[in-house]
Amino acid sequence: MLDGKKTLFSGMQATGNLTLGNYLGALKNWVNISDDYQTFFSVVDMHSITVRQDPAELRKRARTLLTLYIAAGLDPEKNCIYYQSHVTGHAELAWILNCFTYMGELSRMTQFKDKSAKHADNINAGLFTYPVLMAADILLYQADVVPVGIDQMQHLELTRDIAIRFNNIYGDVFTVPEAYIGKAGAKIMSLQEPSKKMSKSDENPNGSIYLMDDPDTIIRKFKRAVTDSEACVRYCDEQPGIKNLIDIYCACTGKTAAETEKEFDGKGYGDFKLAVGEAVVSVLKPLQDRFADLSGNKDYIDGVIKGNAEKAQYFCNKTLRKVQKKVGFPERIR
Ligand code: ATP
Ligand code: LTN
Repeated sequence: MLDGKKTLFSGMQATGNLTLGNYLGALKNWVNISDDYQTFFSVVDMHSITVRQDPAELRKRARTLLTLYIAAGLDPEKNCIYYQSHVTGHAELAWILNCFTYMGELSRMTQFKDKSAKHADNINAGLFTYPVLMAADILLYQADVVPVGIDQMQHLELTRDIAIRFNNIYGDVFTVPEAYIGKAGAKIMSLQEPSKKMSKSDENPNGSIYLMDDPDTIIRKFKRAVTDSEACVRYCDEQPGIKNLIDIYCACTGKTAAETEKEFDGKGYGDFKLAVGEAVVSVLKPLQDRFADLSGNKDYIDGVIKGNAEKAQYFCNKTLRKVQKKVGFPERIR
């Protein structure tokens, strides 16, 4: 508890261009609940190198992502927005937690299985211990709440298990965090293959809406979205394409699925797809405008990067020193 508020931590990888799934499943929720917490939002660039990256591209994407956090509505005066690689505590705690995590637990992680299948030529140890670094991110700040999309639940469960295991040995060192999954948009599916989640690393650009897509592209992608054969706007598992579009529409407009079914009763897929596209454009346009303004202000963004990394390091050092003492590292001589 800092300043009478509970603590919230979340992060995103700087790999690929952010999609509507990232926005509706994570970023939008961050903005909605950030006022109620002491918050830390990290650009987790150390996680990104678990798959091979082009260095110049990674640097550029990391800065874009950090700027997008601000453009989406997170005020960096109130929210600690920083690069993971600028705060040394993440790697230091990750090493310690590696010694409290079992191989069997890490082998069960579906993200590891998926990514190692996809990058069969580079199944590195970092990819395997990725969830331990994620646990370190969260536990360093004694986070109470971690807003993520449903796909990250398994990693969060592991984080809780590691925290409980450590606390059982050494006393109450870590806060055991809870996941926060938003009501709408927790899992947005690909527009081309509604059985797969919309993902920034998808090879087919028509399956994803990117946050920087212009209005015409957005409308075009929704027009082309794969739908089903019932020809009516009904929210059910038998129509995964339409269900996904209803989810997107509800997340963008605040309407419920029942209200949406009623609104489009008797209308065809064409009208509905256009309405979904327009709802998405009206959510993304202001974000894109703010992003353009912020990107032009280099000094401001540099100031945020420097100041917030120092703030994050200060908070995480408190936990780190405590953990180092608990496990038996010698005291520092001052
Ligand atoms: P990659 O394709 O590179 O694995 P990704 O698009 O799956 O990336 P992440 O960086 O893993 O995105 O996720 C960032 C955040 O966005 C996480 O909280 C994750 O749960 C959320 N998220 C990602 N994809 C979706 C989606 N399709 N629907 C809802 N939330 C999502
Ligand atoms: N693994 C997450 C990104 C991530 C994260 C975190 C999310 C790294 N560290 C800490 C929440 C809290 C992902 O792939 N989306």
